[in-house]
Amino acid sequence: MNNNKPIYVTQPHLPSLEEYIPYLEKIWENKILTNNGPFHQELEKRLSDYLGVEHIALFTNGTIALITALQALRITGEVITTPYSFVATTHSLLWNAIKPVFVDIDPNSFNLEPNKIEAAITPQTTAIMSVHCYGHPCDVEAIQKIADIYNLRVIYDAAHAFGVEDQGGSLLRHGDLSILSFHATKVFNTFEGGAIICPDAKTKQRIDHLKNFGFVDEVTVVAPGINGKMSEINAAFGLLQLEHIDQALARRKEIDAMYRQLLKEVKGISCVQDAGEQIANYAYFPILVEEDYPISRDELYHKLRDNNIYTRRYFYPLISTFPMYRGLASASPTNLPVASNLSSKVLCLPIYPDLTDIQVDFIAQVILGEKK
Ligand code: T4K
Repeated sequence: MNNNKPIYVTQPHLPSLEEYIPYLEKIWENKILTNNGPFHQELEKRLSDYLGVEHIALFTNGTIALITALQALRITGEVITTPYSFVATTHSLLWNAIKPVFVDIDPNSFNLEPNKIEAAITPQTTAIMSVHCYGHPCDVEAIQKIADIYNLRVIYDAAHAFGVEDQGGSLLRHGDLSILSFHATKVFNTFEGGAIICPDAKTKQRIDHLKNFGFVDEVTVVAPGINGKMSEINAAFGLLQLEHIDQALARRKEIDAMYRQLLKEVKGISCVQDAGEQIANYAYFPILVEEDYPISRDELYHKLRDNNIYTRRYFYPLISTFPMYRGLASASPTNLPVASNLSSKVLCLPIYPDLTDIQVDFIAQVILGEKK
């Protein structure tokens, strides 16, 4: 294969433009562009049906959803969290003047290691913010057990976990709140977008107030809320995406299986396994480049780039190494040996519905050393 076209780590799966036009015509017709419009309401309903959750509040993006979730639960003081995520997870704490306390991760799931949480709890700890990294479930039972003992709230950053299910159903039902991202790079996208999943109507009402400046009605403002509302353009696109989501997930599954087959004999490359999910979403395809692979992780990253393949090192560098966090005692690499090690080895390979078998094969050939 002559690879002239760049292959990125992901690419949004877009329905045909013709399918989107009728939605736009509707918006032009009724002139409702935002503020809980008809498409917004319909998408909340359709998503809660599709995901099998009770209540869902749409947002402009996952980051504002995270920030608002912390406010909805009135979280203060210190929050236990993972260094192995996208910066938005921890930034949402700083935006609320909360101190992050980093705890190391489990080497298999890449998620918070429950056995290390207790030692990090202080009288100031009010919550645990964990991430279902790559859409692989956290040890939700162990985390809830600790939270119950110490009376802590649990927020799951489920930005990667759209559609993932464990034995009991949607992964999003765990904890006090879960957050989704519908960014362009995610399994399900609304260009930009996000959501909070919550267990009861009262909490959803508070979240709905918080995402609309704190307005309850024309003359009542109950909190210093933000503008986190999803627009009708984004909500309409989400409704259209939902029609294609099963097909998109099925193609991701095929690509995942292809990579595993093609890379299974490569010495020094291991494909990250799922974490016991019943239904996976194949959001990412992380591999670990070990010492016995002929070149380093970064050399492989550059070699792939030389072949026009743009992989990403999600998540390197660790959040705990960034200037706003590295001064924290919990950010010390000695506190985070597993996360530091995995972060130096990981590489996420391209995976998205429009990736062809030929492209997957080509990527594998470069890793196998069959291409320069
Ligand atoms: N929590 C977690 C655990 C998260 O992973 C994220 C977001 C959040 C919270 C926050 O949710 P949001 O506020 O974003 O809703 C990307 C995304 O920007 C970010 O949403 C995502 N996590 C993170 C893991 O990845 P970058 O800096 O890698 O994006 P970028 O622009 O380099 O895109 C990667 C590749 O995707 C590009 O090389 C090409 C392709 N691409 C990208 C975009 C934006 C497209 O083909 N089309 C596009 O429109 O962060």
